Amino acid sequence: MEILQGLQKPIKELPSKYFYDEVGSQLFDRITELDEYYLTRTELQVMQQQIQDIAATLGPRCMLIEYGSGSSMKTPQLLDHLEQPVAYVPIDISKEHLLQASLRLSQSYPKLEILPICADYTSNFALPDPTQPGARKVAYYPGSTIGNFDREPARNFLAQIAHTCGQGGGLLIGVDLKKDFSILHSAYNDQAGVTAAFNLHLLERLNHELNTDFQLDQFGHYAFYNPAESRIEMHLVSLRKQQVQVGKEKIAFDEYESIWTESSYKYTLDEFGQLAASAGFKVEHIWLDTQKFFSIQYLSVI
Ligand code: AVJ
Repeated sequence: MEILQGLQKPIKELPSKYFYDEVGSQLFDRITELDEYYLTRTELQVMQQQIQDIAATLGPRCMLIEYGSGSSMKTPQLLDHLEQPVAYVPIDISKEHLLQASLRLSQSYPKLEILPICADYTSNFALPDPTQPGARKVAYYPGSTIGNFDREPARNFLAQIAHTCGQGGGLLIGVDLKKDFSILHSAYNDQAGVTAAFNLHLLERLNHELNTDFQLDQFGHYAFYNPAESRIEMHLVSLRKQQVQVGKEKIAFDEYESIWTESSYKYTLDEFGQLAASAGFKVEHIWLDTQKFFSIQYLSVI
């Protein structure tokens, strides 16, 4: 499977989507509250300050499709300001979170049709037809999670969203921007060590769910900004030569050999505009904070 395959590569890697079990999601929530982690609070600020303009840009009677909706924490703000949204389609891999969020939202928005899809949002899921015809399909992908994708997969994923939303549709997306290296570095190397715990928890999860025998104190969190590749790279570095049992296989680690656990790409507005264009989108609108740390963008399907 994916885990073993990743660990058998010459440069070992584990997919970052595995961070988010119950404990991992809680650790991530703590990350979003850290002083050093400017992303979440900045995105929230921009949303709050620009919500009228954002809602006007999305227009009346849209069908809102949220990719990786989780607990739909950011959704009410948008729903509260949209003009007569016809349907909300949350997509998430976690059935529990999806159904809980759908139930909660159906109570707050009794007139809104909620059509949850339990799926990996990068897969080819089928979009349900709303009872009322909407004016346009708008995808919502906040949080700069697009940063987790390498260039090609990012383009393919955006192209898939463009295809799903179709002519007249669009994508409201949060995109983290390039900035001073030291600010980027601190965001993934917080003083309190929450990001380190988040990273190391991946091994704890494997130990529990796959019966592997990773020794957590024999791996170290290592994250840095790679300017040539425009990305934060997060690694777990083996602190000594060791072997780990993964199913029937023994995986050998050299001293200081790493497992690459996450990339978090950072863009300039131009670079993201080019990526969007190559996926069939036109950048219609960009909303920024005063420091230009983070952008919320509305892309329309070409
Ligand atoms: C949720 C993917 C946007 O890349 O900043 C935070 C995940 N990893 N700290 C990010 C994360 C380490 C986060 N995203």
